[in-house]
Amino acid sequence: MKFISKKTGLAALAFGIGLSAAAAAWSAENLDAVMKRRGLTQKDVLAAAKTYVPTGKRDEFIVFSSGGQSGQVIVYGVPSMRILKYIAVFTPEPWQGYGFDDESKAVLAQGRIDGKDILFGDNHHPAISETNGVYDGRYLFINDKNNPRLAVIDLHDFETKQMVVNPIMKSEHGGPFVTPNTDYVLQAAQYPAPLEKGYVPLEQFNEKYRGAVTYWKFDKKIGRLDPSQSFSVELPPYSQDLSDFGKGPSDGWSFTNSFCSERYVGGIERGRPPFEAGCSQKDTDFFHMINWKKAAELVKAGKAKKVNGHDMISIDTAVAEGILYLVPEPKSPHGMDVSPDGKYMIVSGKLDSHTYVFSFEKMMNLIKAKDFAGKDPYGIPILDLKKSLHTQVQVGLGPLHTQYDSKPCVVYTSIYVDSQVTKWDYCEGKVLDKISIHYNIGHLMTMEGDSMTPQGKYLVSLNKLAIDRFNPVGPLHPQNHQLIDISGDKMQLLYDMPVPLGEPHYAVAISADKLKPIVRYKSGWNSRTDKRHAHRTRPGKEKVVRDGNTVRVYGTTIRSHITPEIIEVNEGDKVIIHMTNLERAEDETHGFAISGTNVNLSLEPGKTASATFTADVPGVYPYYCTEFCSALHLEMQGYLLVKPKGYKEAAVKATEGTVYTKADYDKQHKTNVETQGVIDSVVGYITARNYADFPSVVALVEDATEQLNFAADTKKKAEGFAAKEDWQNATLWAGQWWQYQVKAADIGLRAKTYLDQNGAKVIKK
Ligand code: CUK
Ligand code: CUA
Repeated sequence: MKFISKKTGLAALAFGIGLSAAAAAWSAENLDAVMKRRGLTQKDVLAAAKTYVPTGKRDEFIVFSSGGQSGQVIVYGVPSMRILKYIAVFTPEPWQGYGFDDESKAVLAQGRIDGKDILFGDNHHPAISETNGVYDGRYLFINDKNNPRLAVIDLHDFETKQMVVNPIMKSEHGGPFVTPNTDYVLQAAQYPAPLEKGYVPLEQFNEKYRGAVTYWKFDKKIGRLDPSQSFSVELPPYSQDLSDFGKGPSDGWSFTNSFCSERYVGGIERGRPPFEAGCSQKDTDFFHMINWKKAAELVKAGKAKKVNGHDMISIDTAVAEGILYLVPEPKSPHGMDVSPDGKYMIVSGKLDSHTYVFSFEKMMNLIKAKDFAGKDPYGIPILDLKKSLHTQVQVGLGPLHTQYDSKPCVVYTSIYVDSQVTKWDYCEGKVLDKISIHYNIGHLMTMEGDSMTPQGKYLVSLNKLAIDRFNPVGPLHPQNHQLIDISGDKMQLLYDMPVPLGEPHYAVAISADKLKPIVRYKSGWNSRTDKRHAHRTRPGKEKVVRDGNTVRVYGTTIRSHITPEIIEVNEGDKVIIHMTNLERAEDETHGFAISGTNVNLSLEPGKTASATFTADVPGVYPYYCTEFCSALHLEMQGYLLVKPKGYKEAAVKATEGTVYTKADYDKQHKTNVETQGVIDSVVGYITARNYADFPSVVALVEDATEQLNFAADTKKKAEGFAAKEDWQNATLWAGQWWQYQVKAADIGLRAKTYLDQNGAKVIKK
């Protein structure tokens, strides 16, 4: 049975080279009528016009949002708020084959803790790599709060490449943040714990429990973190929180908040008041100022000690060398956001209605003059709060995070308790505007708003609660990301987007034109190591190799068949399958799934991915392509046969399902010759135009040429069998020849349509 009948297939091809269909008849209904029918106001329509991205058009900004407890990253466009992708990071995700092929399992294995698989991550903060303080669109980093891990995503293919586990922390939160040239990526601890492995009673909290900040060295050339060049600075057992790197005048320093500087240990069951009471007693907490450039030099000079094999500068060394200071900050602080010019650090306290703007210059002057207000119990000098402040502004109840506008001095702060965004001026210290959001905002994000060159235009409010905003879907509600227009004096709410995947904390947005992702891999590519795959297979070189009890399959996929189509193994064999997708065409991904094996590969054009399993249960296991890649996608199938131990081949002769005659062959041959005529006219149409000026058409033409070469090969086979009057093989190979023709024609028509729609010119007649 064929998906496209030969007749209609041909008709479609013929239609393709004729005139395109008349424009669809639009309904006569006008805008006023639609507004009336749907109950829309002028304001609604204006908001819709500001967010609507017409079919076929693209967004101006791309957002990378944390996926919260899903352990993934959500990619969406602004202003349309259309979700484009979920990037698998800490959690298996079958569509991308993540955790289902050997290559990505190796990435997940990097995230093991004490030998255990950790297949969940609590993602909080994405960060885009920077060059000279400007987003460069090359890499994305994301953290896991629950397990102290960091992951690296390469934005050339939007895949997770690396995961590192913090060697001294048990949990983390403040991170990742990058230096202006992405030399280091910062990760700050959250809940204090012993830095060495092993048990230490809570009674020794003050003496043995510690916090820390880790500076991971990033090798931009290879796009990987280098643990051997990374180091930490030991910190007191205050719960470190959000952080930021200095830039411009403050480059070389980093800033890390902390809460619970009371060092309170709860224990409700022991009759002690809870953590929340003991951690909110003092009027101020501390942020840590660390001279990380000098810390890196100290490590090189051998002044670090090894903890779990990792370089760490102790508090004592940090104090003696003058690289660590504390600054009082508003109670239970959260955000720490350095201004684009690097002169100010804005901090909000969740239990204070003010945001505090600290002056880097003032703090440095205090340090230079050794003008300290005191020392903490660990001997760290404390700066005077008032002397460090530039200004203090009352913004609302429960301020959290701050982002910068492209307009000088303008910032936006999320107000959790009041469910508002406050727009204010941090130079003059005055509130400019407020807008209500729905509900309980956490982070907010402006376009490139944490870089040295914020782009303004839009703000996304990442709300914790959606409550009544969407159609109900049970007690677990989606999150609500609200898009706000910040181009004018007054903020305007434009759109509500439900986020149905975990609780995002932070997101970053980059100008879409800075991203240049590839559409295909170099043939036979291991995308996780970004090298040619050791077990790639070239067309025609497919094979099955047995070595003792190990069977290695070197296979390929291309529309619409998998080679090999039959894999025979014995019970107990270890089976290793390497599949290479031979496609070059954009978006021609094949999947490869085998019944009952937990194998699903995603084979993007050029990719090689592998599956390893033990064939422990004898039986028949169909495998197939899981992406609807072509008309004969359903026929992209095969069988894994696992023969029982000691199985004796029986002398059974296979019978053909259908027997073909000369008449069948002649009919197929005639169809193929006619089809070739149609293809020739499409080829003529394309080559008569300046198609070489359109890179995506050039790619299509290459792909079509490849299919036509396959068609020529199978044509020879069919005609060879016909010469021997083997009508069975002749007819079947003629059918395959036609399949290749159909694929070539399909690609050719796509190219033709593209040329028509993009104003190609006739260059020859
Ligand atoms: S955190 Cu959740 S709202 Cu992890 Cu940056 Cu502030
Ligand atoms: Cu390949 Cu479906």
